[in-house]
Amino acid sequence: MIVGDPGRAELLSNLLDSPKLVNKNRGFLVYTGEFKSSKVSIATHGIGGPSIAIVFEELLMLGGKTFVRLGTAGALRPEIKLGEYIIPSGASYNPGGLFFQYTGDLTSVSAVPDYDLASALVNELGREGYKYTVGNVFSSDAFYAEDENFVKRWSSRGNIGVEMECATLFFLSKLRGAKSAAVLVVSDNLASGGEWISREDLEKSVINAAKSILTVFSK
Ligand code: GMP
Repeated sequence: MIVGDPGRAELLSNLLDSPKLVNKNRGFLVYTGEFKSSKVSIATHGIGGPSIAIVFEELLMLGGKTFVRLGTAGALRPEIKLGEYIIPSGASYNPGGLFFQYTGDLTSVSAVPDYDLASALVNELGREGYKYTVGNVFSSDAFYAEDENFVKRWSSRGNIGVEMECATLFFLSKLRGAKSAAVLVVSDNLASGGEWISREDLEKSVINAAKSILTVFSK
């Protein structure tokens, strides 16, 4: 399981049996431990494509094969409420930068999650009765450039949320033959005035999602 925020990695390490802090270089906390006898790691991937790309590549070198990002996203639809979940069925991206550097041209690589892994997450969240929406997100590179035009542009292209890492994670997983998916807590809603979730509600939704993700890993 990979999370953007080191504080979240620390919080969620409490869900593991015998958690061990195995990295704190640059504040990218990584814990290993067990959940229902399955070995899992909870790693910090930081903010944005280049950051998650480095963490993903290094976890892969260390033997990681399946990656679930537990993150947050801003909703681009007014009907998606704070604290609910978005399970991405794909991630849109600007085809320059990191994507261009990896492929060397402007052809695209589908930034979609592993179907079976995403389905298992959908089933598990559904079994718990949590409210989720499956759909595309846009992986932005510019958090503070998200104005009204941005919301119109990206929601009219079929995206229901915005975050910053899923496209890179899904794209690199396709290039490297790894499995990845994501569960995103809706932390803010750009389509209904930009309101943000409270710290307590965010923590509750994050912990519930983490338990579901760990359950999927342990099956
Ligand atoms: O605060 C930025 C971090 O949270 C990034 O890691 C994003 O994936 C995620 N995030 C949550 N809400 C938003 C949002 O409204 N816009 C963007 N760009 N990122 C968001």
